[in-house]
Amino acid sequence: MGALGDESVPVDLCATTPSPTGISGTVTESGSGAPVSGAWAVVLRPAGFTIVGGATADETGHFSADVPPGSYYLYLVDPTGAHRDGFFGAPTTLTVTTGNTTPANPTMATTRGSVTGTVTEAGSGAPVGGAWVIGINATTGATQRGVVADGAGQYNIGGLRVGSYRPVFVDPTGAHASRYFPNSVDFLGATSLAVTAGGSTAANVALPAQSTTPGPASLSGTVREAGTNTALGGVFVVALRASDFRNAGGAVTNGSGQYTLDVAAGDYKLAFIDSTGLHNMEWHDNQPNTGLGSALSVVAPGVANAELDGNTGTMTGTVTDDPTGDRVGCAWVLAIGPSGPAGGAITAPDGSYTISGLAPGTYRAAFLDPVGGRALEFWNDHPDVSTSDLITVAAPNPTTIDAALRFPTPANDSFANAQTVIGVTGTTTGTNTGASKESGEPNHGGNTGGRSIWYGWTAPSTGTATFQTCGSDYDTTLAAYTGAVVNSLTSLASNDDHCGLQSRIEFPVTSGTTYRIAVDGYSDGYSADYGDVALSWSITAPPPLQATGGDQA
Ligand SMILES: [Ca+2]
Ligand SMILES: [Ca+2]
Ligand SMILES: [Ca+2]
Ligand SMILES: [Ca+2]
Repeated sequence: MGALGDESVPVDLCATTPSPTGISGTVTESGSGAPVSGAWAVVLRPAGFTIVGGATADETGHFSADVPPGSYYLYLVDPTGAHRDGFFGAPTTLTVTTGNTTPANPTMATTRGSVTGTVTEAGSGAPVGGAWVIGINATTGATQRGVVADGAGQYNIGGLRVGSYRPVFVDPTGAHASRYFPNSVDFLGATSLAVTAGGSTAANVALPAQSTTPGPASLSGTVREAGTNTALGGVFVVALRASDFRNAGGAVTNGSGQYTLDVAAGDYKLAFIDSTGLHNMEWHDNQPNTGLGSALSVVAPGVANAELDGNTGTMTGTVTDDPTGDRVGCAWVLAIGPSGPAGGAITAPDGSYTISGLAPGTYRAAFLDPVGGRALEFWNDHPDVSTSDLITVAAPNPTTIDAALRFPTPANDSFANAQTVIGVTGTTTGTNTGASKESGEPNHGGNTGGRSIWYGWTAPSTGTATFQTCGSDYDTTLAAYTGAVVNSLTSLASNDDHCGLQSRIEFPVTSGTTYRIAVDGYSDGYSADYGDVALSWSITAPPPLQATGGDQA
């Protein structure tokens, strides 16, 4: 498994301009205080946990989420899975008011641990600077990643998933024999080190000095990724003397995947270990990590190339709008493994995304649209994670996972669920985003529309009613009806444009009669416009002579 290859941080191409209304702050790791760059701050309504907005933390951990005034919860997700997701506080209610930024500085607990210590020479205690420390999964024997000890012999393999490890310590100069912790010549004799979340497990090792057998023969070659032929830099190449498996030294591949290692003429077994942990190790020629016994000897001077298999998979796909099919950029896609988030990406303007570095296994995928406001969805088209479908990710071929996201359906989308409004005069706000047109529903304002919402209003007095959508932020249509079913209504008034692209209607009303008001969006024949609705109404009383029932002379 690729325990360490999935730490890349999604780049935030979708940051909104810092807004005077919203929530902002800095996300840090609890304990260390290190910024959690790439963390997703999701702003939720306390009722139903619907997503209002969100922002990703930059390289300093700073985020700024632009949301309308209201009361919210903040939920933090590290799409790399390196930190535990959770609410800000217990959760804490954050109140946002117009023109103000509400501060929130959440902390996230790490899910990773480290192994740290010092590599010295047995007996003298002198530091073995430049020693290689290679993390190995104690259960599977798979190499995880490698680090180089500093001049004082100190090393730190960080970012390790919780588990059991048996690191190997190798001096690439060949001047010391290799050891597993605490003092074993082989993997089976080693003691396992437990790595815990947020923990630092100490492992000091002393390497016995040995005589070196330098040059004049050289071993060289190129290491590439199998399948793609991509040159792999940072691969540790370890040479063991074939006669006794004694450490003869090592070299690291350069950016072109090339290495050169000077040894005495003779036969060697070569191991290729990717220090990034993204490829399976091999013994020459093409033998697995357990294959030393079947490894071919390489004669120095000579050439030995290797092609390493990638050990992580990729989830890729496209996010579109349902029903228009428009590509949705700036959506967040999260791959969720058995222990939580394992990788994430933000869609490009063309709706595409790629999450690489996933360990082979099964995942669920969540799709969020904090900028556009479409409803949270889990693959494949499920509203919650528990019923979502499983996705199998294998190395190295990508798994394609697409999603089509809908805006939430407004509660007053259908005629039967018209929102009741009351009063001689009044105003209300709503949205027709995510609304639809019903079978048999008339056109409003002489336009086909397609995203209608409905209001029900019982006239509190007799007179002339005025309804208007002036102040709405999109091209509205507006109409008033009487009737009990959507396919059999009597139209009283309708309008498309009155105040700019917004609408206004007037019609006589009788006290105690219920009227149905439709607000739709102007359609260009492709799709209906949508946005925030501002609806206001009033009644003009009839002239006094009418009101008193007098004559009409
Ligand atoms: Ca191979
Ligand atoms: Ca869908
Ligand atoms: Ca509707
Ligand atoms: Ca209009």
